[in-house]
Amino acid sequence: MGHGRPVAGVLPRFASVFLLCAFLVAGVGVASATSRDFEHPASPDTAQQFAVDNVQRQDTPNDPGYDLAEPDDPDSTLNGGAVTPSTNLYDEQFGFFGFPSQRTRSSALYATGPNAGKPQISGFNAAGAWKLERGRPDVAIAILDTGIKWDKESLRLQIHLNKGELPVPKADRATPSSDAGRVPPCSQWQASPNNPYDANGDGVFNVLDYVCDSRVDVNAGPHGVPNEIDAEDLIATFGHCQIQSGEIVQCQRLRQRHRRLGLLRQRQRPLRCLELLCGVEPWLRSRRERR
Ligand SMILES: [Ca+2]
Ligand SMILES: [Ca+2]
Ligand SMILES: [Ca+2]
Repeated sequence: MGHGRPVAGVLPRFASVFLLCAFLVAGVGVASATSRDFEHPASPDTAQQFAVDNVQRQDTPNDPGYDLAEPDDPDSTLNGGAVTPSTNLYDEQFGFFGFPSQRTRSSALYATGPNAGKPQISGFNAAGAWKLERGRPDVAIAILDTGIKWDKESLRLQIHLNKGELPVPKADRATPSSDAGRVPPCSQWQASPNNPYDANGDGVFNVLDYVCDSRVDVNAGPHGVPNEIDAEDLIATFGHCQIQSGEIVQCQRLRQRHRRLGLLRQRQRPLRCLELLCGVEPWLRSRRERR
């Protein structure tokens, strides 16, 4: 599946946000337009589209930022929706497109290849993939980036947690530390029979399974969502712990571990030359003196 680049730098700019956007868009429900149904698209046609009026402009996701610069966006106030339209391609999630934006269809054409002369398509055709599949929650996606915005609400409940690095959540608080509207009262928690990590029994293992765990401070992670649990809170709480069979064996901060191993004490000593160099240096000096 090929894609074009109507504007230089388009794809690099969006490469790092694609995964986050995937969470946003994959989770949206029935579109606001009565005839639109993202979850049950009328057409199964997954192919890239080049005409202005095409199947990938139907049953679109209702994420307000998806295609707000397209004149036929059903969410736009121009078409009876609530979204303020844009005329700027960069305001859109064009990396998902499997069709040319109307903003570039006359100015950006394929110069060579099988689509020569046709308007360029900026995305990798997620729009076509959505004709078949809206995404599977059991698929883990790696985020290859220089950092994670732990405070992104769209990421907070979606981030994959590694059971091997976390203890089985406890439900020993009287009330949830955050997200009380999303989970049952702690006293009613019943873990999934086959998955003790799914402490609230809702079928998924995510940060919400720790909101009744008294060990976790929802403000432990300095970059996450204040007063709400996020994955960085779990890293700050358990990241220095050794986990075995879902239980904490021991927790040791790096400094504590170094002190136990005597590394800090060694570091505090003045640096000394290695034995070999100590032997060489007087030998060099004696040679210099002989000259
Ligand atoms: Ca839209
Ligand atoms: Ca759960
Ligand atoms: Ca937090």
